[in-house]
Amino acid sequence: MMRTKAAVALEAGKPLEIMEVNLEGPKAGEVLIEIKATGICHTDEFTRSGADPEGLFPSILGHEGAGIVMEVGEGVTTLKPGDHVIPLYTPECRECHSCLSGKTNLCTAIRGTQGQGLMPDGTTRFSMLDGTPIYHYMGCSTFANHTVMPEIALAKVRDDAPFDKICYIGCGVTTGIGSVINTAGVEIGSTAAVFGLGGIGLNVIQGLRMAGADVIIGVDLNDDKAEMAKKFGMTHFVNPSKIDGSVTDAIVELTKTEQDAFGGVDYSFDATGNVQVMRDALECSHRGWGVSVIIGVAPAGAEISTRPFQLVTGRVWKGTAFGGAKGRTDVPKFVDWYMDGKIEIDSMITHKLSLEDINEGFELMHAGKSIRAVVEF
Ligand code: NAD
Ligand code: AHE
Ligand code: ZN
Repeated sequence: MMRTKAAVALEAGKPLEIMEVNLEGPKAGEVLIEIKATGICHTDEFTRSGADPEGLFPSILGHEGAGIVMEVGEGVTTLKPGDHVIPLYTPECRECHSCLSGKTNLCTAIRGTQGQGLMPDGTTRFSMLDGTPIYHYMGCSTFANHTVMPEIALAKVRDDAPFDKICYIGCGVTTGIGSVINTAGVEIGSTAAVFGLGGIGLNVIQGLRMAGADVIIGVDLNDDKAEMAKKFGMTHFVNPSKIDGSVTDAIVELTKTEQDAFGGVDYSFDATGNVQVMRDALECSHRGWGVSVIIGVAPAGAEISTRPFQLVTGRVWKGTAFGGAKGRTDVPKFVDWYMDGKIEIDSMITHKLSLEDINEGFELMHAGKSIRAVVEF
């Protein structure tokens, strides 16, 4: 048993509290990690706020981290102390029915206990100094200086990559780019619309540029998000609160050509978590072949709807978790792409904070002032 410093979510809707907590060492198949840096993703805010039906308290949130292996439990063979790793909220056991299917990245080996805030053996490694158990979050809990994770939920990455940048590959970068490449399968010359130009949406735009899309329409209620999106490849911007008529009509008009009187984008992406936006994203996609990908995570009780006619007439509604990426296989490649200059990360990390100031990161997100705030330990 050791002590470490963590930002603890004691109750839904309350700021996180920085405190010393107890952390038990790794059991069989587990690994103790020193977290060096962690991003703050909107999904952490979704759970902190109480909107997550799986939200548990007290818990240590955070799922976008990078760190160093300190100790391995019995039977761990693929990692050793000193290895650099990125925690995976979507593990890759390579043995379960889902992994073996080759059809999904959604490994099911430990999803049950992960959703209960527990390690695979059904217990928690974190507790308050008075012994009260603290739940794990998304199997990661990166808002702690140290955490324990299953071996199958850690991607080993090269050791010359900076933690304060590659932590973002643990969620936002991979989700955004992966949604384009793995989930949508965007082709050269495509047209696309991206709803929400935050930490995920900008990476969708970056992925669209890599895939060779010709038209990349960004949609956000915050005009300030347009400048960065342009740098990443956005060709047109729509602020739905500043136009007459609907955003779907605006996008359809933008994409009409002499040959195509119908209009509509080949691919659309929701990166807001708002169910009305998800509907707009589907309905601005092209009759006959439009593919709309839901990335955003919606609050407990929210439901999506559209007229079935939208699907009868050939539109496809899809969703994606972690951009369809297989963590242990794909994450090291994303790190290489970053180190080789094929993808950009640095400019999206708009703020660096210490753990003590982590609540400022949530305030910046709410104020629409940050893309990614990264906490460095
Ligand atoms: P963010 O706060 O950085 O960005 C959200 C953006 O959406 C902001 O720029 C905001 O102004 C814009 N927005 C909000 N409401 C809008 C509306 N009605 N119309 C247009 N724009 C609107 O958040 P993020 O970190 O980029 O996360 C985006 C969403 O993706 C969240 O729901 C998050 O939980 C989810 N997410 C899902 C996955 C996954 O694997 N599926 C991974 C990461 C994040
Ligand atoms: N707990 C929520 C669902 C949250 C959710 O969909 N999470 C995504 C990752 S978001 C990362 O920022 C995910 O991986 N989903 C697949 C899974 O198995 O959770 C709820 O609504 O219950
Ligand atoms: Zn995330």
